[in-house]
Amino acid sequence: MGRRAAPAQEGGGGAGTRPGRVVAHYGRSALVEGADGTLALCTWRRRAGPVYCGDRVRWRETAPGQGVIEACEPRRNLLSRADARGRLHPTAANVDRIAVVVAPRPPPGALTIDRYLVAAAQADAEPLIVVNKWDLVAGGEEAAWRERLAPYAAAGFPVLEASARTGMGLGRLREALAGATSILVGQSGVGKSSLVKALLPDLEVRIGALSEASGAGRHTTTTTTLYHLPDGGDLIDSPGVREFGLGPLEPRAIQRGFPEIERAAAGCRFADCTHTVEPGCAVRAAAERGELHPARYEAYRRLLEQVAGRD
Ligand SMILES: Nc1nc2c(ncn2[C@@H]2O[C@H](COP(=O)(O)OP(=O)(O)OP(=O)(O)O)[C@@H](O)[C@H]2O)c(=O)[nH]1
Ligand SMILES: [Mg+2]
Ligand SMILES: [Zn+2]
Repeated sequence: MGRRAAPAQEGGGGAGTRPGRVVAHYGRSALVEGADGTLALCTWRRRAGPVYCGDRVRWRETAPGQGVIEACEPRRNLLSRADARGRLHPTAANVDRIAVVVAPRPPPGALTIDRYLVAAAQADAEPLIVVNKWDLVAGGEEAAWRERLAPYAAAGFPVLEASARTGMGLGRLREALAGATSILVGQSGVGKSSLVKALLPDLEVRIGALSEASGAGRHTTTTTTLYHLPDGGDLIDSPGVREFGLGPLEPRAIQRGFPEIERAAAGCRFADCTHTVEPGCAVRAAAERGELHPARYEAYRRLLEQVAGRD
């Protein structure tokens, strides 16, 4: 979860190169979109890569529709996930906003949302929680879902109820995503691609152009892909994972995903308090007084156990 993961080379690229943006990444090649919107399937110089979706690059055309990336611009951030063995897999670079998509089916794990919020804080990206498939919630489960989401809203995170199927909430989602680079993340099957489809009227045209340029099959959901929103801004669709994993993090980095804990921590006796066993802990006191949501305090403590100081 490198906040400022350094690319192999900063800027430059030499004469004859043009600016471009990586809009999809396929193992050893990347699809680069030039300033004029044309697409080229590119490899990269060893010193310039690897590159990821969202990277800004300098590239050179080698044949019609093909090229080579000579340099990668410095990244603002690089969003990565850790697999079960703790290896990091970068997903996308230069994301301003992270929309955590959850749904009643498949339901999120106990710590899924909290993990993504920690990752968003770590990447210095604005978080947003989208509860898709609200059409399935309606009709009995609303109260339970609103209760589950209440601590996030209370902590200050925007929470949007939406349905890609009925169109509910999509206007607000469109507004929330406008004018920046956003990524949709979340478990497989929660409806990320369906939301992209609902927000992009000409998606089929775009997918056709991408698959023609890359030689990949249509409707591939295995690759992180950047789309342009009609009102400005970009939307990145990422392949779902069964459970999102965080890399090793310091307690302070975990705390950044819990703004309500961060606020309470100002009153702790020790500056490096982990809010577990220390005397004079204002966070524990707030939890005991019921001012801190028990589910969120529990999530913080469990994440601390799982990822803090892992060697
Ligand atoms: N009822 C209901 N079903 C939905 C909604 N949005 C998506 N679905 C269905 O959920 C299933 C999964 O949708 P996808 O958009 O492929 O999910 P995804 O998150 O992109 O999944 P991955 O690409 O595997 O990560 C599909 O069968 C969709 O039709 C919704 O708002 N309501
Ligand atoms: Mg998908
Ligand atoms: Zn404390």
